[in-house]
Order: sequence, then C-alpha cells, then structure tokens
Amino acid sequence: MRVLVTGGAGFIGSHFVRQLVSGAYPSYKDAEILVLDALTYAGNLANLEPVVEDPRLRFVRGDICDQEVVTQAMYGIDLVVHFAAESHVDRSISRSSEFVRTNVLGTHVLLDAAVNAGVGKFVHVSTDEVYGSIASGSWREDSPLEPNSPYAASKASSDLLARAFHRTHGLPVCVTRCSNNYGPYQYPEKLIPFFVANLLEGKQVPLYGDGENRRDWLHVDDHCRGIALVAEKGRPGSVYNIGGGTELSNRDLTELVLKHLGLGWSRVEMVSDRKAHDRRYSVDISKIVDELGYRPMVAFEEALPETVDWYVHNRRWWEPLRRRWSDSYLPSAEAVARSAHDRFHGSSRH
Ligand code: NAD
Ligand code: TDX
Repeated sequence: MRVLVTGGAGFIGSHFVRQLVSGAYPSYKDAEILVLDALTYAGNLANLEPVVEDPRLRFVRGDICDQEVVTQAMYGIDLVVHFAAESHVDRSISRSSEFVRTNVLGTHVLLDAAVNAGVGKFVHVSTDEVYGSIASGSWREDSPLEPNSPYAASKASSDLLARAFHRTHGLPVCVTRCSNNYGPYQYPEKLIPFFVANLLEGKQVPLYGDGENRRDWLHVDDHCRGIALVAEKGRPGSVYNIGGGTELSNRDLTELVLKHLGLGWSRVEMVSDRKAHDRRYSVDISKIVDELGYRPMVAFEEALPETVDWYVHNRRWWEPLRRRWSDSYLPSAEAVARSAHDRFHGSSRH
C-alpha cells in the first residue's frame, strides 16, 4: 500500500503522517508514505522530525500546481490524502490569489493525475467553512455551500471539483469537512497558538469584534482518525462532516487560555472585526458516526491545557516562525508578497 500525503509538513498533515508511521491506523501499518509539500511559510520539516528516520517515509518538496511533479508523485499510489492548501482566513482577506491557485488549481492537478494513475482512493480534506455561518442547528453534508471568505470559497470550489471527478471519471473520491482543529504544531497565526505565543511574550491578544463568534473545537488527533476511517471505509463520492463537539465562543476560549496561564482579561485587546466574519460554525456528524463508527475521543477539558502547555514547552518550535513574520498581529502585505515570490520562484526543487 502506497500513500501520497499532500501538505504533510503542515499542522494537520504532519499529525496524520506521524500517526500513520507510528502504526496508529492498523489498516495502514505497513504503508509506504510519500509526502508532497511545497514548504510554504506554513510547511515545516520540524513537524516531521519525530518520524524522519523511518524508512517507509519519503519526502518530496514540490508544488501541487506543478503537473510534472504531481504526475511523478502519483505513480504507483493507492491512496491520496490531500491536505495541502492555503489555510488561513485572514491571509485570504488580504490577498486571495494564492488561495485560488493552490486550493483550486492545485486540487485540480491532483485530481487529474489521480484519474490518470488509477488511484484506489482519494480523500480530499475540506472544511466546515464551505457551508458558511449557521445561527442555530448544524449543517448536514447535503446542506448548500455558502462560503463567505475567499479561503472558504476556494475550498468549496475544490470540493465541487472533487465531486465532478467522481461523477465524470469515476474517481473514488471522498470529501471530509471538519471543524476548527487544535493541538501541537499548529502554525502560530491561528487563534490558540497565536494567543498563547503573544501571552508568553508579554503581549496583548487581539479578539475580533465582540468575541461572541462561535467555533466547534476538534482535536487534531480525532480529525486524523476520522480521515483514516474515511480513507479505509468511506463510500466513494461521499462527503463526511467531522466535528469535535466542543462549541465555544472565542471569548470563552480566550478566558480558558488566560486562566490556564494564570493571566487576566486585561491582556485582551478588543479589535475591529474580521471582514465577513462567520458568526457560528456547526456540523452534524451523524453520518460518519452511523456509517463509519467515528467518535471524537479526545476530551477538550484535558486536551486544551495540554495543547497550551505544548506551546509553553516548545518555544524553540514557534519562536523562529514568529520572527519570520515580524511582531505585528498579521503578516504585512509586503511580507506576504515576499513569501509568494519565494514560493513561485524557489519552491519546486525536489
Ligand atoms: P497548514 O497551513 O498548517 O498546512 C498546509 C500545508 O500545505 C503546508 O505544509 C504547506 O507547505 C502545504 N502547501 C501549501 N501550498 C502548497 C502547494 N501549492 N503545494 C504543496 N504543498 C503546499 O494547514 P492545516 O491547518 O494543516 O490544514 C490542512 C488542511 O485541512 C487544509 O486543506 C485546510 O483547508 C483543512 N482544514 C484545516 C482546519 C484547521 O482548523 N486548521 C480546519 C478545517 C479544514
Ligand atoms: O487574532 C485572532 N483573533 C480572533 O478573534 C485570530 C487569529 C482569530 N480570531 C477569531 C476568528 C475566528 O472566529 O478566532 C476564531 C478562530 O480563528 P482562526 O484560528 O483564524 O480559525 P478560523 O477562521 O475559524 O478557521 C480555521 O478553522 C477552519 C482554520 O484556520 C481553517 O483552515 C479551517 O478551515
């Protein structure tokens, strides 16, 4: 069994790879794993450090938009698990072209190559953000797609391409749509690691709007176990929501983080809201529970403090990443442009 993992040097992809290599998914315990990752600002080989010596793991630095690289990588592959993406909503608001390029065009290149190579299964990792905001209740897999940010729209577009490649070419694709992940090795631009890093450096944390936007928190380990289940048993052509079951307002989550670090609300700065900030996400997970036997197993009450402590004890992991992006809350437009230039001109060495 040969598995191609795109984006395997990012937050969730690297967790999946570390678990795969360590034998956490019995059906894939003997799998050979090829990671294809462009190592953008979010990709980090340090995330694979714990498993780098394993002879079953191979790494190719390459861009999923590069047809030649992807065609080569796809050769002899049985299963594709596709994580690679531009993933941060705020960046998609300041500059969205890279999101369309990687998330839409890159996914198209992969789907095309997978058809040509005759792969046995293609799991496309998507997000609950494709459904847009929901005031009450939860989205089901057949709910309409109403994305509100350029990021969410690019992911929704890739979901539709995945569906079309199943319908048109019979590619055995499954799409997963998960809620907000948390855990170790998350790039320190996302809420939890960003806030923890700011607090540890004595800074304020910027809470958008009134802080009452709500997210459903899913531990990365539960998410990856759900993906492995879908890879093994998911019905081709199907979409599966994956949620964690811990819904919190950003204000409440911030309070929990502050409390764990022994800090008070004075460290919070209420700032202007994110554009088109989705008020609430919620996915109905009964399909993956009933069909595939999925259950979230990680208890948020224990895993949130563990996650915060991981960032406390692993400053050596996140400090260099923060230095690259200056001290501002968000990367400046200049830094984003510089990074995009590096990616276009310097990333396809492999
Ligand atoms: P991440 O930003 O941490 O990692 C993305 C990875 O993709 C990086 O290693 C990066 O180098 C790689 N990459 C980016 N562009 C590439 C390209 N053109 N070619 C090859 N590799 C490229 O993202 P993440 O949080 O690990 O998210 C993984 C997937 O899960 C994404 O598809 C994202 O949309 C989805 N998702 C994430 C969350 C979350 O809470 N983080 C929630 C729902 C869905
Ligand atoms: O500085 C901040 N202040 C703040 O109030 C940041 C970075 C975020 N927020 C708010 C915005 C959101 O309501 O916190 C919430 C979480 O923000 P993010 O960590 O940026 O995540 P979100 O926008 O919800 O998207 C995440 O979950 C779905 C991932 O980044 C996406 O890749 C995934 O698809």
